[in-house]
Amino acid sequence: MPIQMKFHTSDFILPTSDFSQTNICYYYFCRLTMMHTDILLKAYRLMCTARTMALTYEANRTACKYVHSTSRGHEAIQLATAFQLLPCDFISPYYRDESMLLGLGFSPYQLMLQLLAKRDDIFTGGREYYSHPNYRGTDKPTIIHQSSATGMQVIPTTGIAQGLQYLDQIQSDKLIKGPNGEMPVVICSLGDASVTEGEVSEALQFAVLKKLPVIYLVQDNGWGISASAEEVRVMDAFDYAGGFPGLDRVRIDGSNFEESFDAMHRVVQYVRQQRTPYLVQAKVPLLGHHTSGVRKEFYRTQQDLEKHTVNDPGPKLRQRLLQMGIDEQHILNIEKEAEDEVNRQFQQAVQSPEPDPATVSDHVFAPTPVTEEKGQRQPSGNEKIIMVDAALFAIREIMEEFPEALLYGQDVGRRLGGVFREAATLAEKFSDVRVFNTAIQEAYIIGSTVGMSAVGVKPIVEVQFADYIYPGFNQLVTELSKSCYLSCGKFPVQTVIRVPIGAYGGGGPYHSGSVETTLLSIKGIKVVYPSNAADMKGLMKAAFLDPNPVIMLEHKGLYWSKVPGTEDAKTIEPSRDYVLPLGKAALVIEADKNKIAAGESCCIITYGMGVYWARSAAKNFPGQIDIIDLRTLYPLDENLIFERVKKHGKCLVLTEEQQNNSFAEALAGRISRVCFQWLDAPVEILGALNVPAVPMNMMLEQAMLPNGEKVAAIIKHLLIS
Ligand SMILES: Cc1ncc(C[n+]2csc(CCOP(=O)(O)OP(=O)(O)O)c2C)c(N)n1
Repeated sequence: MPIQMKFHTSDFILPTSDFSQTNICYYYFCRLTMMHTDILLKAYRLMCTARTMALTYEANRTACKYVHSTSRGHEAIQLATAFQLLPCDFISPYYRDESMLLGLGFSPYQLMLQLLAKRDDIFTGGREYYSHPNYRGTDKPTIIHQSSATGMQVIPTTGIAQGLQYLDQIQSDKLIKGPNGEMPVVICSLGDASVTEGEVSEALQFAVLKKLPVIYLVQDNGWGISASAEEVRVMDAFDYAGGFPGLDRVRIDGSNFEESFDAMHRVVQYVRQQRTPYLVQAKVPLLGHHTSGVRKEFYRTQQDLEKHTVNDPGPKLRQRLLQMGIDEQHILNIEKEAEDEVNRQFQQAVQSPEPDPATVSDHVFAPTPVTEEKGQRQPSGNEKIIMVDAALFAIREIMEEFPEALLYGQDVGRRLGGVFREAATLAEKFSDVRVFNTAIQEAYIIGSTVGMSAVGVKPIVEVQFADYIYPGFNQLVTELSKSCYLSCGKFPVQTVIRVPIGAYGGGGPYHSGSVETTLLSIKGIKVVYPSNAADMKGLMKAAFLDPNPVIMLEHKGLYWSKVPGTEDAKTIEPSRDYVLPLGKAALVIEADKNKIAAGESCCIITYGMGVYWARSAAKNFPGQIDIIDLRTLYPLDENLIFERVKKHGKCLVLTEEQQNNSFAEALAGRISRVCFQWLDAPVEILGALNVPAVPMNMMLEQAMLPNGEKVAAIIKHLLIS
């Protein structure tokens, strides 16, 4: 049952009639004990601290040269929220949540180190903006890495709640509870203008559907930089939440500390126990600049500024303390102490060292435990399997071994088991808790893995077709790829993202596309592209054990070896313990040494379906061709590539993608540079024609894509050059 609250400016917030008499007694008991004067004084001290910090930054704009926002106006709701949390909880603050961080116990000095992008910044080592924390420790709630893309933290943070629910469902000892057995809650904080973003609705939909223990705290100051609420939205977050049955909600005055504390106390307690989502809409004034760069006087009227100033939480709380009989001298002392402390800590932060430029490439990835091929690739007695089964068997074995592994995506759950049957029987075997269908929400499917991974769950997710990865691209770029680097290794995102890809047999323009170049433009993810069953199984295992985000590109035309010429994609099933490290290419056909020595050979560097086009072409040039199957596109086995190209002096980079500006072209450029002295001919490249899509008609499709004959024509030309 949702908590219904009406807020008055009076001392006590009155619960409505659906609050039972017992609860009312409990409520007043809590109110009297919780709202102890000490809490009010602590809140006032931190408000003074935040205010002095904002003034200090303004007074020292040369030193505070990196863009920053302050919490001026939002202090009450932020402190009230922070005060409710236990170290077992999770919170995702947004860039204006500086007071929330003070309330959690971070010192001004710690925050200022990030403001000044200093070496000792505990969050990001000088890599991120002010108030973009991330934290893992036993003394405070966990904070996953915060990006500055507004609203985008809602999916990863909802993923945390999804992960906690899963740990609870499987009774995992990874679920950390409070000292008295309290269940953890998750708070996601955001500004009002972010709520209109599409990804927010994906997260709310999922949270409500699955009944997740997450609180969305919307701080509504009525502005989204210079866009006013009236100008850009038809409803506020509270009204919006009304469209999600099962999302409990409350509107409060976030400038009133007591009201905010009360509301947050009750909401946090409720979610801790009931394990359902809640939305809190807190009305707040905006008293500072949007950021240090976008100044309030650029776009706000004097009248608007005055209207907001009336609700400054600091003076309101000061007035309240005086009303309660607190000696004014005591209040003046607090103000002076806060000021002195901020000044002292600011000087200390200014003097602290800058980061060492030599560390700039640290923490792009967390180290993986899989560094060499292990297990049996072709155990005697095992049968040949098709590639789709290799993926399925790998996942089945992973799920048998790792209770924290789960699989979700569109149609992968019960009934269908994936549109390619690539997850068939898994839900039946492992239950709907571990293998389930999601809505059509690529952003959620990909972005949720950030939160899942942060709590120790190991999600394997699927995007149904490569052509539909784009709605999830934002999460991949904005959140997954940067999390390890910007948290200095504290929050690598461990996930495997399965993506069926590639063209064959008239799949048409929206079920045949290749996306590897686009993926490879993202730094901080790994991209795997197997071309046969044994590689698929060994690489899937390695991808799962890798603590970083790994995309498995799975060619649909190779899944069943139905496309003529792809029979070799079927292989003996490797052993259960077989792993193949990422970043190791394979020499699938090796030219004769004497042909190489005579200068009558060349090397084809390719992957996926390209391996089979190359094999078909190679039949015309017996003993003259090396074929390198890259198997992993990032990390890339440059050693093998350069070594073989130097031997042959001639090479072709072959891809299914449209050729211009492709990964293949970039690789060809790198080969030309590194192997220049050894080359006897320009590096050749063959890709698909540069048209926007793979056309439906099979003759058009064929005309667009490379094939064995097209490859053979280039090889012929290359060998005589
Ligand atoms: C996805 C994205 N688009 C645009 C921006 C630029 N931007 C930064 S803050 C902001 C306004 C956000 O307003 P709101 O969420 O209400 O928070 P407030 O700053 O008012 O506290 C915008 C558009 C961004 N950071 N992220």
